[in-house]
Amino acid sequence: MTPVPQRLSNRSMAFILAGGRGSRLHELTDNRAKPAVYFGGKTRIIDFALSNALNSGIRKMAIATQYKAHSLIRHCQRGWNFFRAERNEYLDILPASQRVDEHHWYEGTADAVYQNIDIVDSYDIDYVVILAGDHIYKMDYEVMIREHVETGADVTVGCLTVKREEATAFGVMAVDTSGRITDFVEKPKDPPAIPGSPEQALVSMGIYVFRWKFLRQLLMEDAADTGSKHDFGGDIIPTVVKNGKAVAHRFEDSCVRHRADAVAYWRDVGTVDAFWKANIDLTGFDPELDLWDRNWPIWTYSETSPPAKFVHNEESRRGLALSSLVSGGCIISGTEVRDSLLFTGVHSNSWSVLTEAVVLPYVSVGRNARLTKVVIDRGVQIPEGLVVGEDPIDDAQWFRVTPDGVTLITQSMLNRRAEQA
Ligand code: ADQ
Ligand code: ADP
Repeated sequence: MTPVPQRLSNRSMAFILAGGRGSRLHELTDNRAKPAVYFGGKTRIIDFALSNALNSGIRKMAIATQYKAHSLIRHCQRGWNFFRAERNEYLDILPASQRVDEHHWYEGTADAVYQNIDIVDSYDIDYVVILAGDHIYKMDYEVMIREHVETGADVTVGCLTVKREEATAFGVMAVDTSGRITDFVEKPKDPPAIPGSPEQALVSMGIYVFRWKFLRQLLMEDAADTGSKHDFGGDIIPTVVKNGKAVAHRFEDSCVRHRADAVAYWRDVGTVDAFWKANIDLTGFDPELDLWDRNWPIWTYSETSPPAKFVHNEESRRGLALSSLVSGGCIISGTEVRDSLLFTGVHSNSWSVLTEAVVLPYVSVGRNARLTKVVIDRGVQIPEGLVVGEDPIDDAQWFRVTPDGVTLITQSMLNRRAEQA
């Protein structure tokens, strides 16, 4: 057997798929792709996949963008610009419709890689790690690449255990005792359970490791197949499961934990409810996701901003935050903030109360507002006296109220409300 070299990450690249809209985030993705959606006070969703790659030792990355890519591209250009070609480090942003021909969008996720074969070739790597830019987790891809080499797999698929009823949104697999994938169905209506665990299913995280030469050949064949949708989950992975050796890699084995007994944290913040909850969870006493772990930092573009300021003024006699995350540039003047997460540059005024609120950058909150269990989009100006979260029927008239009772507030919703009042 050939001995496995010390580090495989420096012979690997990360190819990040960031083209999808994430339509279940509704108005939060009206003007930005899901990977560009803000998360956790300072970062955006894509920073997790990029930081994982960087922290794993990978120094060659490509990001395929498509839907509403402007703010995503701007973010990556500003925050992820420290790669140096002199050290053989690259981060390329690959918008659709610029490569094979000018009028061609990426059809499926595999097509997004196919159309950039020449760029991947130029990186001169042995392994490619395909990632989605839209999940929140910490993972050491080096561990997964190593497993891929050691098992001699054609593809290694990152996998997780989820409740069987949730598995309809995933690729669901069956594995044998050696970890080899024996069956793979993309988004089945009736997901097969894990043998012996009728309530659980083993699902794909949409993370794949391939030898580049192998994937390259597969993509060429797939491109010529008129029956294919050119999608990893729908076409490429089922083909390898059928004709080659596909191996499942358990997320638990490469998940980066801040404490030995911490759970393997992974979230798809794909709905407004999941987005709100994952952000609010960070305000808890001992959150499952540790953003403070200096051993696995989440890198981002962060604007220079002055410290958050809390003004306890003589009039309202408050200006405080309890069990909350408050980012730089915020001015909390006479407002009570509880169990909330405030992004950069939020200004709020006297006698207002924010409870369980996720407030995106540069929101301003007028006086006497009472906002409970809300998500407020970037730059929104909350008018004086607005009360949300106390009368769901009234809220639903103007705003988006989710199945779990979270209210999403955007400026256009407020404008419509103001026009009709
Ligand atoms: P989905 O997440 O539904 O399932 P998809 O919509 O293809 O798959 O998105 C995967 C990633 O690719 C996302 O990050 C998205 O932004 C991006 N993307 C989508 N279309 C793209 C395009 N045309 N060009 C560039 N990027 C694009 C997949 C797998 C399942 C697996 C789940 C895990 O197909 O098998 O279980 O991911 O979440
Ligand atoms: P970010 O994701 O950085 O918060 P913005 O919300 O500022 O980005 O904007 C994302 C993209 O959508 C930008 O190109 C911006 O110019 C555009 N945009 C923002 N709001 C609107 C709007 N109401 N109508 C049209 N385009 C918009």
